[in-house]
Amino acid sequence: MKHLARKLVPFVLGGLVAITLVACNDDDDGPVGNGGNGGNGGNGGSNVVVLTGDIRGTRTLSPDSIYVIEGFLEVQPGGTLIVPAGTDLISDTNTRGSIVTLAAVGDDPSGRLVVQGTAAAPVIFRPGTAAQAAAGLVPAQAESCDRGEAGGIVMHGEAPINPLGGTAVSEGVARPFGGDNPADNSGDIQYLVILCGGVKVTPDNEINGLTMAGVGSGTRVSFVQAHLIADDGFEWFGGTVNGDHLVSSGNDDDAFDCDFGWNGTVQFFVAVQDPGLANRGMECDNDGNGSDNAPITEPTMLNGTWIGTGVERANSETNDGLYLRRNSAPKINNVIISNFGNIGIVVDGSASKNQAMTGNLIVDHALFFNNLRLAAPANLQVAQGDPLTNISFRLSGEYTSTDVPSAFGGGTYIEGDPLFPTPVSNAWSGACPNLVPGAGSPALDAANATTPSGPGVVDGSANYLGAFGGVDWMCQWTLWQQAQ
Ligand SMILES: [Ca+2]
Ligand SMILES: [Ca+2]
Ligand SMILES: [Ca+2]
Ligand SMILES: [Ca+2]
Repeated sequence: MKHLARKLVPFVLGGLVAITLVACNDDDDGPVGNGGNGGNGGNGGSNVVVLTGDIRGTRTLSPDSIYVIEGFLEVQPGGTLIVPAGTDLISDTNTRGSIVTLAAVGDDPSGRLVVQGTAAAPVIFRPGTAAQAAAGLVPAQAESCDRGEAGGIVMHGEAPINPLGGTAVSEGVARPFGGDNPADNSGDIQYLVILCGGVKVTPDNEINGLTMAGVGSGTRVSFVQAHLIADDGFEWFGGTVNGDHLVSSGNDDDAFDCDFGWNGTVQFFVAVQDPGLANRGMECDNDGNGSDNAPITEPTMLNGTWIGTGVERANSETNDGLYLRRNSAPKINNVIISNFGNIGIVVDGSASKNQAMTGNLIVDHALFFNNLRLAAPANLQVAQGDPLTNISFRLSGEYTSTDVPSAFGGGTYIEGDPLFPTPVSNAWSGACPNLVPGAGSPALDAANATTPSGPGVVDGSANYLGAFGGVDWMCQWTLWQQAQ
C-alpha cells in the first residue's frame, strides 16, 4: 500500500538519529531510516518513528526503533498491531498519544493489539515526545514522569454489554463497542507497562490506563501494570475478557473499576495505592443507575492483594477497599484487603444488597489487615470480626443486623498480619514491594482459601489468599517510581 513516509532532518543530540513520520495505512514491517542498535537505550543510532492515524492489515514494530504515538493510533477492524518484546512505545505528551483498537464491523473482526513482552523485556508505554526520543531523553524521563502525561490503551470489542440495545460509545475516545460475540478477540497482551497515563478529556470523560470496552474472552490480557495513571488503572465496560497478573499501582481514582456487565475472570492481581492520591481498591457498578439490565456486572476476582493508602482520605474521597454498588454482583475470593484508611468492604445500596442477600455478590476467603476505620458511623454495622478496624461492612439504611450474616456470615474471614517482607504501610515507597507472605502467614493456610476453578483461571492450585503463594511474579518487570 501507499507509503506516506518522509524523513526529517536527523537530530544530532546524543548520536545520529532519524525521525520517520509514518502514516500507518501500510502493511509494512518495521521503520524506514537508518539501522538501529537496539531501541531501549534511546541513544544514538536508534530510529524514532512517529505512529499516527490508522493501522490496517498487520503492522509489526521493531524493537530496534523507538515509536512515538501521536493522537489516537487506531487499529481498525481487521487490523493487527504487533509489538515485539522490549519495544519502546512513547505516548506523545502534547497529543496524549493512545493505542485504540476498534470493534468488529461487518465481516472485519475487531482490531487487535498483540504485545509480545517478556519478564526480562516488557513493553513500556510512557510519555515523551519525538524530539526527546531523538535526543535520548525518554528513558530518563521514565524516572520522573507524572500522571496524565501519557494517554492509555483503549480496547473495543463486540462482546455483550448491558446498555439497552447492546452497544455503547466509549469514554474518552468515543468509539462504538458491544455486540453478541462473547469470544471476540481484541488481541494478546503480555508484559506491558502503562506508565503515567490517563487523561481527563472532559470531566467524567476519561482515559484509563487499560480500558476494556466490550472486549471478549478470545483476548488475552496477561502481566500488565498500570502505574501512575490519572484515572483508573484498569476499567472494564462489559465484555467477557479474562485477565491474569494485573498490577495497578499509584493510580488516581480506582485500582480496578467495572461497569456495564463485565463477566470476566481475573486471577492474580495487585493493587498498591499512593497515600497522597487514590480512591477505591475496586469499584463495581452494574450501570450508573443500578438497573437490572443484563448481563449483570458479575466478574470473578481470585487471588488478589489490595493495599490501600493508610489514610482516611487520600484526596477528596474516602479510601475504601471494595466499593460494590448499583446492582453489581462480583464474586471475589482468595484475597487480602489491607491498609485502607476507611472501610474494607462497602456494599452500597439496596440493589447490591439484594445481590448479596441472594448469594450473587460474594466476598469470601478474605484476609483483612490494618484497615483503619476507628469509629462506626450510624449506618455502619459489623457482621463479622473484631476489632472493627479490620473487617468492616458499611451498610446502607436498608440493612438490618440480621441481614448481614445471611449474606456474608458463612464466609471465611481472617484477620491478621499477612507477614509480607515489605510492611503494608511502606508498600508505596518507590521500590517494588515484596508481597510474598512469609512463613506462617495466615494467607498461606489452605484452610482459609478456596480452590480456584472455572473459565479464566490460569492456576487451579492457587489455594491461598492474595496474589502470591511463594513466588514473586511481579518485581522483575514492573516499575515503581513516584510521581514527578
Ligand atoms: Ca475511569
Ligand atoms: Ca472512583
Ligand atoms: Ca473510576
Ligand atoms: Ca466506576
